[in-house]
Parts: sequence; structure tokens; C-alpha cells
Amino acid sequence: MELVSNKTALNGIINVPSDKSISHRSIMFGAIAEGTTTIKNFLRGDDCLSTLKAFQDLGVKIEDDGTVITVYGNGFSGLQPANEALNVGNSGTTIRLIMGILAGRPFTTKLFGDHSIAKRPMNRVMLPLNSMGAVCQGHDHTEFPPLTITGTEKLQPIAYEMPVASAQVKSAILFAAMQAHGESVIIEKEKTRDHTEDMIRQFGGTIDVFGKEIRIQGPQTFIGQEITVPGDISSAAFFLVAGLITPNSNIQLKNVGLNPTRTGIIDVIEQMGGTITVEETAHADNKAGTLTVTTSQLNGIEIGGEIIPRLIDELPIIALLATQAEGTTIIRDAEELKVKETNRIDAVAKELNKMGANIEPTEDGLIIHGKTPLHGAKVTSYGDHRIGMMLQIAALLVKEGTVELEKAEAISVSYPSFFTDLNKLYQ
Ligand code: SPQ
Repeated sequence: MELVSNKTALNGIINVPSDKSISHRSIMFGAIAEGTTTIKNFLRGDDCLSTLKAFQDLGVKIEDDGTVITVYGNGFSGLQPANEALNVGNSGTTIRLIMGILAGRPFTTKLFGDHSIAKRPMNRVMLPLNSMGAVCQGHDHTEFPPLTITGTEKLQPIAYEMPVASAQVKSAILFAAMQAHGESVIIEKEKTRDHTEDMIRQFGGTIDVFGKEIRIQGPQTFIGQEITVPGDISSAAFFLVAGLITPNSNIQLKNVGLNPTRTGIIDVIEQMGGTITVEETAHADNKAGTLTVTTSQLNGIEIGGEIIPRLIDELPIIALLATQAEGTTIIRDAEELKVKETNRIDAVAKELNKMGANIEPTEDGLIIHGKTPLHGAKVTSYGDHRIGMMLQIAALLVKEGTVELEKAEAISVSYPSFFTDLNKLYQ
């Protein structure tokens, strides 16, 4: 499709779509809890709908009246063998977290997804779950999907030092650990998003967190809750950057979730000299607020270490931001980007360079030399929603030529109303 280009001002207010990570987990906790869970502001993006369908296939009654999702949980033992293989679509969160839940269920489940899921590493989840007593197998003796998992009611607790900083791996182990008999201890490599830990408490369970050390006792039972999902800072990120780099702009983003494990992009914008204000508002379950950005002069910075998991999904759009900053920006310690929906290090460098950026891909990140004007080109999202949205924001700066995006449909994975929201800012 041809992207919107050559915008000289963006102004307005956007209600950010609901948080993807929290939407997935609200269905999962609803399904394993006893009693009814209601979910308001559920994200009806493709990924979260894959999670919803997967739990329906596992025998959980889930209704959607168009406003509220209602999950009728019957505890872990309410999950029943699925008649067919579960299709997780494009969603890494669905396949990895569901494996932790299925590790404690005494039946076999097959899981598959799209061509991107078939390339995402699964040993990071399969190895710890296998050591707890589940039997997980990848396709053709590899670690890649389609996968088979046979769970057991006799899961052993685990003491596990995580080799990667990953909220998905941590969450999968937590879902298994809450079904095991005894105490499990998980040590994180770096602190990652903690929505699973928050929901354990919210659904009436217990968990102890001391910095990077997590202790959880199993078995635990959970009670159905009323959940309201806040807006997703990872979706807000595209319009934060749009407002900072497009001339004459002022954009307000309402109801953005501000869990501190997710707000690394705000720190980066401030360090680069961007004008951003954060106004916290009351939200039922999670910290949230209004973020306002205005067009800014930016400077290059270094981004690495503990902040990386706090902005891992924002790195493609941060790379675009850096192309419009004076000087060099270095992103390091971000090798996890290579195993997302696509290799995001290569994709960002290749596609933005086609548009005139000066970006060097490295083993664990990117070196971005700014400030560079951008021009028209034929680009692709590689089927990765975040690459697709980043390229649309880049196109806004293009004055000459057009930007043609291949595989734009991937954007509906996390932000189905992305183009409609963008449209509101220049009408
Ligand atoms: O679900 P999926 O496909 O893995 O989604 C992504 C994304 O960009 O939306 C990653 F590609 O987000 C992950 C995130 O990178 C969602 C997530 C979570 O909800 O727990 C955690 C992060 O992944 P990881 O591998 O670091 O645990």
C-alpha cells in the first residue's frame, strides 16, 4: 500500500489501544481462575484473539458482547484436551505462555503458528518446562514450532537462572510453577515486564519478588476478577515519535499504561532532549496517564544495559527517532531483537537505509548516524507489525517520492486502528 507522506503538522488526541501483554494475560488468568472474570478494554488485535480462541479450544467458555469479554474459569483442571492443534497465529506471547499452563495439564496438545512463529526459538521455554517434568518437543527434533507438549499433574518446582531477559520465559515458568508442588525460584538476567506477577496478586495468589529474584509457591488457586486493560505504551510509542519528529506538532496520548517495567521510551525521549510531559491519572488496576509530545530538537545518545527490556519492543521506532537526532545513537545489548517477529536489527537498518537513513546493524544493536532526511522507497514490514508502523511514521517525513509498504496487513496484530488514528492527526 502507499503510505501517508509529507506531513507538515500533526495535532490532536489519541486514545491508545489496549495493552497487548495485559490483554493476553487477562484471558489466561481468567481461564485458570475459579469463577467469572470480566475484561473491559480487551485488545481485539489478531494476537490477543489467537489467545482467546486457544482457550476456547481448550474447553473454556469465553463470551464477547462487543464491549466486555467474560471468561468462565474452572481452575487449571477445567482445561480440557483440544480437538485439534492450537493455532497461535503470529503470537510469541500466546505460544510461550500457554506452554507454561499446559505443562501442568495431563494431556497432549499440539501448537502451531504462521511462518514467523515457525522460526522463533522455543528451547528457552521447553528446556525449563521439561526439567519440571513436562515433555515438550519441537518440529523434526528442532526447537521450532509446530510443537507438542504433554503435561503432568506431578510437576516439580524449579530453581532457574534465566539465560535470557524475557518476560515470556519468566511467565511460562511462573505458570508451571504455580501448578508444581513446592517453592520455585527464578533469577532474571535483567528485570522484565512484570504483568504476570501483578496478575498473580490481583487474582488472589502470592508471589515474592526481591529485585531479580522471584519466589513462588505451588500449587495455587486463583479467583475470577474484574479487569480493565490500560492503553499500550508500545502502541503509543509510534505517535510519541511522530509528534517529536514531524514539524509543528503536538500530540496527546490518553490512558497509556505506565508500569515502570515498560516506560524506558520516556527515559530515552527525555535523554535525547525531546519535550514530553507525563500526567498520571487514576486507573482501576494499573498505573496510567496522559503523555504529551511536541516537535523537538533531538541529540544522539547511548542505549544499553538494564533499560533494554523496558523498551525492547520500542527499539524500531526509537531507531527512527535517532535518524532525526543530531549526532550518533548507539543501541547495544539488544540481540533479542534478532528473534522477534522478524530480525528487527536487520529489518530496521535495511528498510530505513532504503529511505536515506545512515544505520549500521551490529551483533547486538544498531549505530544510527543522524540527522538524515528521508526519501521515497519501496519497503517491507517483513510481516512484522512494529516494523510496518515504524515505516509509516518514517514516511510522514518524506517530501519527495512515495513510500510503498509491502505486508502492511501485519499491523492489525497489535494496532488494528493505526491508520484511522493517524488520519485524525492531520484532518
Ligand atoms: O508476542 P510477541 O510476538 O513475542 O510480541 C512482541 C511484540 O513486539 O509485540 C515481541 F515480538 O512482544 C513481546 C515482548 O518483546 C511481548 C512480551 C510479553 O507480553 O511478555 C514480552 C517481550 O518478549 P520477550 O521475548 O522479551 O519475553
